[in-house]
Amino acid sequence: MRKLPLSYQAFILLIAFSHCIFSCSDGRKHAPDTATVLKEPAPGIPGFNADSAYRYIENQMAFGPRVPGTLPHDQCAVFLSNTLQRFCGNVVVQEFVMRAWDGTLLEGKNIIASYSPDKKIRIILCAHWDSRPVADHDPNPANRSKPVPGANDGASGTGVLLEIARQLNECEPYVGVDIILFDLEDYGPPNNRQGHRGEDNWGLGSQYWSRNPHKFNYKARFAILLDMVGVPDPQFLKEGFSMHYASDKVDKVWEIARDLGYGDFFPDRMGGYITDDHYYINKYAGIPAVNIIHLDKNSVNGSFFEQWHTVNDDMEFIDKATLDIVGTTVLNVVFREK
Ligand code: AHN
Ligand code: ZN
Repeated sequence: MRKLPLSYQAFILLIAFSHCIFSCSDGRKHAPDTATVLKEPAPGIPGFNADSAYRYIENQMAFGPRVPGTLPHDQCAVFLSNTLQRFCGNVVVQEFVMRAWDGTLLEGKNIIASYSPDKKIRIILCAHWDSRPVADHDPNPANRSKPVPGANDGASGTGVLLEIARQLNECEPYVGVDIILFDLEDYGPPNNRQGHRGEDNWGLGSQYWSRNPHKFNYKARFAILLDMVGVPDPQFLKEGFSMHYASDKVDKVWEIARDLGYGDFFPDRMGGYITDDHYYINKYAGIPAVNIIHLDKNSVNGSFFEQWHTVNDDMEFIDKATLDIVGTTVLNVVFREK
């Protein structure tokens, strides 16, 4: 066998090795049945694995509805903190009590993973992990006192963030990242009781965190909230409060999505105003926060996906292609930040 000149061997080794350092990734090992990959990851940006994110959603769903005050809620909190601890050395569980709209005292847990905690420049990635106690939007009145399974409404954003947590363990971006899984987002008043005590009925966990961040003098450059990010053929319209408080950050995220080939899903169009966790981060923590949320003006319930707050919000309506679009976009935002 002909031997290659030593310098050439060294060159090959260098190429192979530099691939390891610069690709910073376990690669895109997508099974063929998986999400359409529109673009290969840029060098230095890890590839998001939608199969893995999907599994993390299934894992949460397997506990049953994660309704505050129930065993599945307790068990899922343990699963989430254990999973984050596998990928990050700095996980804290912030325990708190908040009063719900109806006077109920609820015990909540915000689960927080801090990557490179000493870095000054930080980005927050967040989602809520609890599920709604009542399916008050269900077309069948008999279902309206049942809990929402919460595959899209809750588990989807959390599943995408667990996969991002796994990637951040492999590959370190320039900025520090805090992944925050908020509790008690979805305990707002039922449909027929809206208007009850105003706007602070939702996002109890994010309200608590925004007034009591997990770290003294905590600061972040901006936050991205993921909510209902598993629907097929999503429309991530530019949500009103995000535009009001953080339009430059919205534009940045939407431009990166377009650059990745996802412009159809991130159109340059305004959606409505949604009282969600990002609202409280903007209002009470003063950190610019952007909501990536599927908004559909033609939907049967006026804004969200068809199964929103019904007993049918289950795995059937989770699309890996959407998880891939969202996860890839968020990873690109994080790794392009300098
Ligand atoms: C309102 O409908 C006012 N807020 C919805 C926030 C939410 C509920 N996100 C998920 N579930
Ligand atoms: Zn909800």
